[in-house]
Amino acid sequence: MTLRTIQTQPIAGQKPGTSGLRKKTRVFMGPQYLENFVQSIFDVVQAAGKTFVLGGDGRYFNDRAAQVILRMAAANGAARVIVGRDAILSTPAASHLIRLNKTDGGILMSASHNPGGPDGDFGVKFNTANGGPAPEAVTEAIYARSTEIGQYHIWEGQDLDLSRMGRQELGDMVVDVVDPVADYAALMERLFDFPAIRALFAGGFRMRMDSMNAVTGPYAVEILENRLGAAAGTVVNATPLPDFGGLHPDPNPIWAKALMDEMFAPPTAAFAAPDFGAASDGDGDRNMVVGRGIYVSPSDSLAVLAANAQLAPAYAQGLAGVARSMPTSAAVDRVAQAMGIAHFETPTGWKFFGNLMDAGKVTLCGEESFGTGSDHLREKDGLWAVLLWLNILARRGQSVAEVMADHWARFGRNYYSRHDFEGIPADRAEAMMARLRGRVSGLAGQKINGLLVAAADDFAYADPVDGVVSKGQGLRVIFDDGARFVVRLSGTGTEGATLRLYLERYAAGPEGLDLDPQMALAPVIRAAHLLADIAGFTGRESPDVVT
Ligand code: VG1
Ligand code: CO
Repeated sequence: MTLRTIQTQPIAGQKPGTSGLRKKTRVFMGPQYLENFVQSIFDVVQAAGKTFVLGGDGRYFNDRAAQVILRMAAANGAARVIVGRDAILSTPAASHLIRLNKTDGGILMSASHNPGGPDGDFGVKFNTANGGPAPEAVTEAIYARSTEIGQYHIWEGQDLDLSRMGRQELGDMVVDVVDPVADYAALMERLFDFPAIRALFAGGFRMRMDSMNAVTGPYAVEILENRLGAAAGTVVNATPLPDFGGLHPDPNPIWAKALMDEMFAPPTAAFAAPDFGAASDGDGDRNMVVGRGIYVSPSDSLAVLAANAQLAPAYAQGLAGVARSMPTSAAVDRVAQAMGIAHFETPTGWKFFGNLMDAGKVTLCGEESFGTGSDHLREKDGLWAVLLWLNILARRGQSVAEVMADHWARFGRNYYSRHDFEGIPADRAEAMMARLRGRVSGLAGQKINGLLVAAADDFAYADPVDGVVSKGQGLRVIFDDGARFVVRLSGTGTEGATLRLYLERYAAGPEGLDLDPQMALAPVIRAAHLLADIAGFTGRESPDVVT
């Protein structure tokens, strides 16, 4: 083995987005691309003497990237790296290991819900010692470093055998290969009422879990089938594959269509849909939950979890507070108000929840993008949400449809939808945003499509803990009845721009609680198109993905 310092030059565009650096896999595989970014991380966090966690979602290039990162960590003087067997860790499991072992942070290899494979996407994200995604100040410093980098350090030698559990050495660094599932499963067992869930399954309750050939398969089989007694075969697409078997591992009604079809299939003499369905994404931090014949929107899921969390042992003492990203519906705010606890509204991206959780201000957090989690770790956590739902269903003895009907009857319903317009030329998208940004400040008091604007702005957030201000986090237009829409550009895509249009409208009930969301939102959708001129700028009348 030889320690080498290699001369390199900055590569443009290594700027982390909403969740780490995401690029086409072939870009990441290009000369010195991964090396430059990883060296930039190690330079910023001062790797010498530190301990890190390393793992990824198993997508194509995960295994190669892990070997490079380990050899660079050793060459940069890191003391120890804890790595999941075969370099696999779900994002929440990695967050847990960072905290459990009191390490200095971790490197997560994933492009989350983006497709994988040589023509798909790859990503690298740095998480800090609290287990959460690095805050903006850190990602900005990493980016700045990448623009001036001149060399990187790496051991050259044989690959480590990462299929072998236990301790190995790489130069002066220790590498501990650990079971990716064990510690995470133990944590879940502490948080939830496993006996109640076990009894539920023993009583004939049937579930379908679609792991979409991505990372949660082994976790879900161990927890749901082995520990909780769900029928063998409950988890489908349970083997993580480098290309996710061609699936798009994004748990929403479009990409998890097979699950939706099963959950909505009409009963016959020989078939009844399962009682409960769920899916998770590439790296296991997202979840979709579905009841028999009923889809639960992520914003509603967050509200239901908040309203019922006390049924789980970990939350029996109540919640300190809740937080949601700004585009997420206000359904959870209503729950917080009823419970007399604080609620916070943050920019998009899990990194903004970290300070609130570290300061003990919030227990539960969520985003409309199929992400929910709690202070048990510092990432959103797909299987955690599935288990909390199971815990609630077991303790309430109700179906998903009954839980939702009760919830809406009590709190009213925040009709909600997100429309995504994908692959738009970046300059068109920017031009549309610039025009709208210039107009929002003068909108209050005007009528759009007959709806009176009460307030409109470009969302800025001052972190209540450290006071750091994040600007330009989405344009929002709020009408006098509380309906609203939000427009922002995605920060996770790798091709062109993705325009996200978020739509919300509240119905207090008792009438009008069971409309089709697109129908209920039609006037708001129309207003958004009129004001933003989406068709004029993008040439697109209708969205690619509706969730
Ligand atoms: C999207 C979601 C955001 C989420 C982020 C990372 O970001 O909207 O809510 O936190 O993905 O999720 P954007 O910038 O594309 O809207 V994951 O599961 O991809 O780490
Ligand atoms: Co994800």
